[in-house]
Amino acid sequence: MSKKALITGITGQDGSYLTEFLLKKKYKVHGIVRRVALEDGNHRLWRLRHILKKITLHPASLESYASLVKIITRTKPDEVYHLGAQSYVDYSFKDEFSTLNTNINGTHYILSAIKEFSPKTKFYFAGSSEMFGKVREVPQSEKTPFYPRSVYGISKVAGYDLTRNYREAYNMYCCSGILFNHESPRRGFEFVTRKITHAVARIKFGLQKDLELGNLDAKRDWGHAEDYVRAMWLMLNQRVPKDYVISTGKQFSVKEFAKLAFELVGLDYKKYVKIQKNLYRPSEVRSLLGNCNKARKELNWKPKYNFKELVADMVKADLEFVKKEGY
Ligand code: NAP
Ligand code: G4F
Repeated sequence: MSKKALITGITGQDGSYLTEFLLKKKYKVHGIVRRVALEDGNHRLWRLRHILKKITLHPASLESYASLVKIITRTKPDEVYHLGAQSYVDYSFKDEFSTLNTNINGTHYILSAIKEFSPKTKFYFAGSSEMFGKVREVPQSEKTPFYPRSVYGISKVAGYDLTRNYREAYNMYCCSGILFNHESPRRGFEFVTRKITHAVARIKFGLQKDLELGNLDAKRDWGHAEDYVRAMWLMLNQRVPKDYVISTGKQFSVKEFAKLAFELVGLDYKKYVKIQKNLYRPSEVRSLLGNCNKARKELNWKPKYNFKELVADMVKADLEFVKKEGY
């Protein structure tokens, strides 16, 4: 019999790639969406448009325990992938309260609903390298202490601790993936990589003159989302539930990302990138670099895309996007 997966945050970048991955593995895929997504499907479900007929969507709210209980009870999934979150770090400085509410309570409600109504369900929590924040060690592994620098990071540390505690206290199969930044042509437009590749395409087609960015010296360990959703599934399909760092082990600055993206269309980034001080964050995570030896060894996971291939994939997709959509 085919397995059943329930995904929160199914409309997002990772949710859409994970859905494709699980469908290929013959899973029945259920997703939790906000009600507005069903009302305005054309706009809000764009990442799932090509597979909508193959999945089942349930309207619910991460802020409502009752609505989550209903779906867990009805679907009784084998695996829950909890990806739904206010995921934009910069916004978490502007709306601390709703970020904490959605990210902490949403995680707690789902864990509690699984414990009460479907305790055999396996649970994946979308942890983040933002938890390392002002890093205590280079590179960062599962053993590195956390030092979050934003309310978003704080909410993910709380989610990580809740996940570990449910595993230890109630003997549930719960894991956190501590995923470093991962990008793709389906990345939201507000994140720096997509902001850059979209602007590169618009500048190339004469629709935009320059590109305003904040801290060009920030360094990230950037991978491809397609590779990272594979790791989520591997974590839920082991004998023993554990937490894993997922990363490439290579680090590049925002400046290096922009330089390469502009070069790929024959342009010099220096002529177009303008620094905007108001795009700097109140407290910045300056440098992240992951050590994923544990995942390589125990999950036999490694990324297929390197940095150049990632940037090239995004630039190519945005050239096609701007040409087709005209914006
Ligand atoms: P994303 O594209 O921003 O998707 C976030 C998802 O969460 C969307 O489906 C969104 O639904 C949903 N969501 C947001 N607020 C919600 C709310 N109040 N109630 C219900 N759903 C809500 O993020 P992603 O890049 O796919 O990341 C997936 C998860 O991994 C997130 O938890 C993120 O924090 C974490 N993570 C991401 C990265 C990365 O580099 N991408 C790295 C580490 C961890 P709508 O479509 O309705 O807005
Ligand atoms: O693309 P970003 O907004 O991603 P950030 O803050 O690293 O967070 C992403 O990765 C986390 C994993 O570490 C996830 F948990 C989280 O959900 C999200 O997916 O910013 C990357 C860097 C930052 O240092 C930022 O200050 O780029 C710098 N940056 C410079 N100019 C900019 C800009 N970021 C954005 N978004 N926009 C700019 O104009």
